[in-house]
Amino acid sequence: MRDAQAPITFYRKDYTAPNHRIKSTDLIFTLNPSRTKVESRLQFESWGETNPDNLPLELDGEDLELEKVLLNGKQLTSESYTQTASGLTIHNPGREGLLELTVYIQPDKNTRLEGLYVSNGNFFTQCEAQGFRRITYFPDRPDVLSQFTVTLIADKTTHPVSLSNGNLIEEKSLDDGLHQTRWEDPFPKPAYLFALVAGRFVCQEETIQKGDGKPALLQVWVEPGNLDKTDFAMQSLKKSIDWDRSRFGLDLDLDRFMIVATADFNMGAMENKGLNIFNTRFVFANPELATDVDFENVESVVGHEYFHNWTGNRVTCRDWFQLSLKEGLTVFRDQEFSADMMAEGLDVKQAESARAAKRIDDVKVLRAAQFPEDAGPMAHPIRPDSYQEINNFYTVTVYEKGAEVIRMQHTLLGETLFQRGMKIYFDRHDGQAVTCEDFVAAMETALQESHPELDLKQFRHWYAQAGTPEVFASWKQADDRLELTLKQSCRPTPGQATKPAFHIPVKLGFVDVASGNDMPLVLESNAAALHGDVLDFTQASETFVFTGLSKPVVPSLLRGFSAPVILHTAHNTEDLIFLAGHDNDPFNRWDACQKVYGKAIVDIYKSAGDTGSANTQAAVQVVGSLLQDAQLSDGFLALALQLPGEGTLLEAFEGLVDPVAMHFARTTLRDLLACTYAAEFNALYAERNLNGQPYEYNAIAASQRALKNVALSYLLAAGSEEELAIAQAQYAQANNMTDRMAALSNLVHTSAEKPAELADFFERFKLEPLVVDKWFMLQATIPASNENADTLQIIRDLLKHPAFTLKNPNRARSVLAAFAMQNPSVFHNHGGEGYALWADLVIELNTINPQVAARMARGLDRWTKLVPLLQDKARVQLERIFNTDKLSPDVREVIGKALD
Ligand code: 0A1
Ligand code: ZN
Repeated sequence: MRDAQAPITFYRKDYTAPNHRIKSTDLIFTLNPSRTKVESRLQFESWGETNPDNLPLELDGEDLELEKVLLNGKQLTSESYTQTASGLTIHNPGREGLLELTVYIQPDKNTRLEGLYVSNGNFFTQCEAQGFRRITYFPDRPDVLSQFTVTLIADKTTHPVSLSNGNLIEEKSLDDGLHQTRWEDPFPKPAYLFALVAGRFVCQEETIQKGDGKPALLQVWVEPGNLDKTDFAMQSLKKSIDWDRSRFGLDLDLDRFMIVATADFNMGAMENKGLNIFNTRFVFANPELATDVDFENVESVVGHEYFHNWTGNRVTCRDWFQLSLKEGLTVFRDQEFSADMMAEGLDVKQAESARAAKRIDDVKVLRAAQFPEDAGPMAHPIRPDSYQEINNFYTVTVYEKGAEVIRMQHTLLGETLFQRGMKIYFDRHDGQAVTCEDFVAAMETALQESHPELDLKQFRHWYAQAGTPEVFASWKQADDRLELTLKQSCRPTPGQATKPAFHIPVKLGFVDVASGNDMPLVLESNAAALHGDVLDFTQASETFVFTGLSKPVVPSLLRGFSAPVILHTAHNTEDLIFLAGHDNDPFNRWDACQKVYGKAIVDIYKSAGDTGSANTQAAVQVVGSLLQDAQLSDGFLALALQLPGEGTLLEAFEGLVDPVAMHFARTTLRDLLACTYAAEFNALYAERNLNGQPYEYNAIAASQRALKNVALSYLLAAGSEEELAIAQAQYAQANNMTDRMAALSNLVHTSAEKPAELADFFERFKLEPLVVDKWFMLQATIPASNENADTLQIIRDLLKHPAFTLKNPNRARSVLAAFAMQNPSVFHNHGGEGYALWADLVIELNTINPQVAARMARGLDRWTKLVPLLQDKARVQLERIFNTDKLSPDVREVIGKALD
């Protein structure tokens, strides 16, 4: 233990059911920014029939001013309850009764943005995970489901719109310039799904027909002046509703479904029942202000929150250790939704390529963010065993790796049985708060209905064990047989030294070298391990013998990234070049390109800049072939031409690493490719340049723009005046944000002085906060390879800019996260100034918004992987943060674990 302020650790094994359930909850809010009155009436009853009569009623509460406590109509004396800084315990409340409370809270002082807060004069709530306890005393735990009725009393002129979950059952004017709305949510829910919004808003609305023919009102609410940015979110919502009905058989269960956007939000969005609250970033989208990627994100986050209505709300989590039950499953669903939307209307081949592009994007996130998390001090299983602060566990592991674990079950069962498992899950658990185990058990039942010999016993290790498994594959081909040997291991993670083998589904193919076709898969040994093209790999080491392979083949393993593992193969450079050109699985084709580039960059890194290695030649050859292949879709080509990101390279590197040198190695390869293929990139740019044509957001047009802008970045890397002029022209003529940003970022990141376009961009968009975020972010990510920019000084100046504030999470992230997480060559500068600046900001943010501060504090998670010079500088700053007065539990957990 490093410190006297001992943190409290919560353990999954300590779960106990509550003493009481709350059958109904009636809330009255008298909304006032500086002093809001919250009156509650809680109808409680004993949880279990066999519970003793005298169990206390336990309520959570934080930062509340308690005025009144009444039990069954009688004011309680102070001996009958205990009030602490974290809650209220009512002694001897009896088996059932009515508890009435009055508390006061101060929304305008709430800079943490948890509970009830004020944003631009409007009221919003954020209750997940434990924000409701900052609104009133309540059993703030997901296994207490209650039926809510909510009355909102607010000023008619300043807060004319007031919304809560469920149906509007009454609306009336009151005296003294007040008005009142009353809302009733027909579905019992835990407190974390409660929401209210009040203020000045306008909405776009539409009535749709549900599967049962009944109408439902859809609304997207925004502050006045932003209605022109809501069309795409509304379309996305309608598509999400249709998709969930057609692919999962799940329909909207409410008469009214609302989305509200706020500029001040800690995360992306929140699935409150019938009243989703969104960060404006994931609602606002129009061509002038949003890039293609922004459009894609809006569609997927709108989908994600909507899909939670079933996976999260109708069936919720028993406790927060089960978070991946709803998050992993819902991310899997939103990934499938996006893939289906991208493939919509395309022919079979194009659709396959569009789906692969989505898969590649998702795997890039996993490798760049989740693999480092799983290898670092915060590593945890998708179902953690313990936490100090639950807000720190809304992680890429719980979300993205959680989705991979669901995807593997989908791969093992196939779509039909997986949907059968979903049906069993809802039949068993609708209206309940359950565990990850309940989900797997439902899937297992579905599996065993058709395959009684199979089970998911070993598969369950994916829920319990942290760390990214490594798989080593080698093979021998002779006499029409191929012996494939797979080995697996998983490095120790905090609290888990050794781990039993995982059940890893390995999707595979053998590509015939002569024809490029896949050969039939015939497994001679343990034949039951092969299901279609998926091999069950369950031992620490296993050899599989395939027959019927008389001609030379190259194995293509882990197709579609069928398991979240690090795969090491015996492929030589020639094999990789072959797969990069011929693998019939588009994901693996892309991955082969990435492997070749990665090896080349590591060679350049190790030789301090030498570009003569065979791997570097191979990278040049691969790019040459890609550029000549007329069959490739734009989307695939754009992805295949991009080098692995710096985060991915650093994590994959064996041994201690210098991020600055890695940045320069990557830049060296990029520049070599740019110079070698200058003519080809010029031609590609010209062919894909749609300049002057009206902008439309759709998958095909977006891939065309993506490819053009990849070509542009190579053109600028080659770096003559002419190329600079191309980017300047693209900026000036752009009729959409995708092209404008691409041009600007290339200019800012490569050009000699501050380009005039940067000032122009700010002037043009200074009234659009989300675009101003982009302006900050672009400058905070200028890499060290731009020798003309002193990025650290630029960042210090940005922090003093009148438009900068740490109070708005998006703005804080646009500088701090951009710099500490997306700009390794500057953050890890050898003088240590990057770390010092980062620590200053984490410390400042800690007192304003601990949750966001703790995310930023993850910037040095992988500090022990750095070269010793940098480790020393990192430790100094980590310790400085750790020793700060009044460190929040959020930041303390992250930094404490990094130092342990
Ligand atoms: N459940 C939301 C994410 C979320 C989590 C916590 C929040 O505040 C502490 C806000 C949102 C989702 O998965 O979209
Ligand atoms: Zn979610």
